[in-house]
Amino acid sequence: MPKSLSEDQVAHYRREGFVTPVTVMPPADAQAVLDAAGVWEKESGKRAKEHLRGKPHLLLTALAKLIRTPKLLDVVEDLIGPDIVCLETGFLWKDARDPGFVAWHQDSSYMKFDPPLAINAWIALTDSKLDNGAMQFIRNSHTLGDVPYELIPTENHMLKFSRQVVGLDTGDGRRVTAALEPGQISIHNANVVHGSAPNTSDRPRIGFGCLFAPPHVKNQKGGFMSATLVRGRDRAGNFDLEPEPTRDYDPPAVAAYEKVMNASMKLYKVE
Ligand SMILES: O=C(O)CCC(=O)C(=O)O
Repeated sequence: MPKSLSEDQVAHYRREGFVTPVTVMPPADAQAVLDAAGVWEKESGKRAKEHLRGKPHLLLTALAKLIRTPKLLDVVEDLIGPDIVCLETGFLWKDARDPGFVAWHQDSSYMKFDPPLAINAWIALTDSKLDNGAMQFIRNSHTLGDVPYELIPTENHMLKFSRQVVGLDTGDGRRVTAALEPGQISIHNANVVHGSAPNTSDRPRIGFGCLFAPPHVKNQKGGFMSATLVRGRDRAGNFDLEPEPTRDYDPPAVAAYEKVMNASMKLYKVE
C-alpha cells in the first residue's frame, strides 16, 4: 500500500516513467524557499540561478529542510523504497522572458546508477506551465535504454554540457507537459527523455531539482560522489554521507560541499 501516491499513480510511473502533478507542500512553504534564495542573493550579490546549482542543500538550511520535506519523501518512498539518499540538488531557474532551455535528454546520460533506480523530483517554487517553460516528458522513453545523443551549442542551455538525444520522436503526440502550481512536484525516472523550452511569459519559472536513489545504487560514471541520507538506513556504504547543516554555511557541511565540488567535474566527462 503506497504511503502518499495512489496505486494508479505508481502504475503510471512504472508505465510512463513519470508522475505529475503531486502536491507535497503548501504554496507558502514554496514561497519561503524563494524568500530564502532572495535573501541569499541580496547578501551574496550573486544569482541563485547560477550559483545555487550543485548541492546547495549543503550550504543553506532552507534547502536542507526542503529535501527532507516529509510528503516529498513519502512520494519517493512509494517509488523506490524506504531507504533514500539525495545525490544532487539545484535551482532550475528561468527569469521572465528567459531564453534558457534544456535540450531533450536523459538524466542518466549525465549521471548513471546501477541498478537504474535514480529518480528526479522537480519541486515547483513558482507556477510552471507551457508558456513559462515547464518541463516536458516523452512518455515511455525510460524503457528505451541509453538513447544516443549529440553535443549541441551551450548558449542558453541550462545544464552543464549540452546533450540532446537524436533519432527519437519528440513530437507533440508523445510529449506530456508537467504543469505545476507552487508546492507541487513532478517526479521522473532518470532514464526518461525530458526537456524544457524558453520562458515566453512575463512570469518567472523557478524549480528545485532533487535526484534521489536507494543507497545501494552504484555510481557508474566513476569518481568521488557523496550523498545525503534523507530517510531510512544506508546498509551499502557506496557514498560518503554528507552532514546536515545546522546553520547556513555550517563548516562541516561546507567542507563536504567543497570536497564533492572539487571532484564533480569528473562525473560530467564529455565522451
Ligand atoms: O528545469 C528544467 O527545465 C529541466 C530540468 C531537468 O532537465 C532536470 O531536472 O533533469
